[in-house]
Amino acid sequence: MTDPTYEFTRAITRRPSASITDGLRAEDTGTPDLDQMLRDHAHYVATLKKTGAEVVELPPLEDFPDAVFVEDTALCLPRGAVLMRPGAPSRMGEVAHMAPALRDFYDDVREIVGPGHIEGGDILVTGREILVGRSDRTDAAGVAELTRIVSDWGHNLREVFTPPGVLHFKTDCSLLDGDTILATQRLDASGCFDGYRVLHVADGEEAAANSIRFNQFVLMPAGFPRTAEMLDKAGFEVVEINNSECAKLDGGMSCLSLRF
Ligand code: CIR
Repeated sequence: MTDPTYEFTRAITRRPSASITDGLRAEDTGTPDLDQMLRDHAHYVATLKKTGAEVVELPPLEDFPDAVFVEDTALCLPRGAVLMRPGAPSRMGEVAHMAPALRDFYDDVREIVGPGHIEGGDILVTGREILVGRSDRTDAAGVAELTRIVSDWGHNLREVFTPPGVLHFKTDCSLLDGDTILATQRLDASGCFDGYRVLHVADGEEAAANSIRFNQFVLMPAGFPRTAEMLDKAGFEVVEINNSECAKLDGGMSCLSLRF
């Protein structure tokens, strides 16, 4: 399998809508401020563009408060894209709004038809395999259906488990290069990354694990100085993006784009 993680030429994002105040959250830590979120989102998009990648900016969807978190609606691979079937009922309708954008770029767009559920936030594509974490949003049937689809394109898929109380698998990890993963200690302790090089986020900075490596940059939520310094020393060019408003909705750097 070729390494699909190394160089990205495109990303798809969606601007936040005013309805973001109704977005899903595990606990209420305050109402997200739309203006601040728009500023942070603009910084995020500008950073992706700075790498030379083309960034598609889809319009807000008022009827879908969580639609800014586009990652959960699809999986983008070198040979095709797969439309997801979110486990959160309020997010199911987002998928149909993502489909046309994917068809602009891919000849082969498949779909998880169910009965299972799967969200993109639970999927980590590494240089050698696709890891999918079962979670409250992603079940065995969803994983099985995705396994059948991606095997047509030559990918190995391995089912793993998102820790209890953690929204998505990638809430706690991200890929830094084909073989290097940034993860929380609690997720790494499950053994799911055996054989990989794993860098741990600093104690107390668990939310820094939801970062993304996009071409020459690692986009990281701001406010986690020890993890930022560790990545800098490891040779990564870190760009810190304010994430205070998305964090109120359990969202972070990976959720805000589809990258391919
Ligand atoms: C949700 O609960 O679905 C949204 N409020 C947050 C989604 C975050 N997405 C992600 O981690 N991939």
